[in-house]
Amino acid sequence: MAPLKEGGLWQLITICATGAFCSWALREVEICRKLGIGLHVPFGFSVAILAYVTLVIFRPLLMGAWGHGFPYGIMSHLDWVSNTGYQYLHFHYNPAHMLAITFFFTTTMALALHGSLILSSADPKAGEPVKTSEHENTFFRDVVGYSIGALAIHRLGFFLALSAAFWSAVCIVISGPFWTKGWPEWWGWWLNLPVWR
Ligand code: UQ1
Repeated sequence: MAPLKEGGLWQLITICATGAFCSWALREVEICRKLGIGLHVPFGFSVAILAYVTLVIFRPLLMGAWGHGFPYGIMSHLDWVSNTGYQYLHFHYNPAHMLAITFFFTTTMALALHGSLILSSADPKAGEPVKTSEHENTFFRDVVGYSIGALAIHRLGFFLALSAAFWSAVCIVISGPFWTKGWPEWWGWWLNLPVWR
């Protein structure tokens, strides 16, 4: 069987998916306007769209062939990730990948801290009263000596999540178009610093 990309089906899926994602983001803008709230949700979603478009449009364009986009199969897209990673010898040495991973992990930690804090105060065991935001502040002041507050925890989560998606896009778009060697070799600048060279 001929590869799907030869028949143009991959390109069709990519165009339809990108069109659907952008239309959905614009629908979110309509809803935000109707509700009189900020555009944070469509803005956040746009960063996710940016990461996808970077993988299947920007990078293939910069590399010179659509074949560089990842395939839309369950196992085949995993193979693409593995193969693309090994092409740069050890992708974990990619500094933008390091940043992206750190932001992803920090996002999950912040969400775990926040979700568990909210559940512990808003959903106490049977017979106990629901707690106030001062209980939430007091918990973190007792545990880590600092409480970021009810509004700022959401701003922090938003920043962490968007940073994860943003640096993911950066780490893949620089692999190939701007750095063709293995990522471990990129750290040569550090080894070659005049201090210890
Ligand atoms: C926090 O301080 C806080 O304010 C009361 C929350 O809001 C409800 C939280 O969800 C969390 C997780 C914290 C703790 C966060 C840091 C950065 C100390």
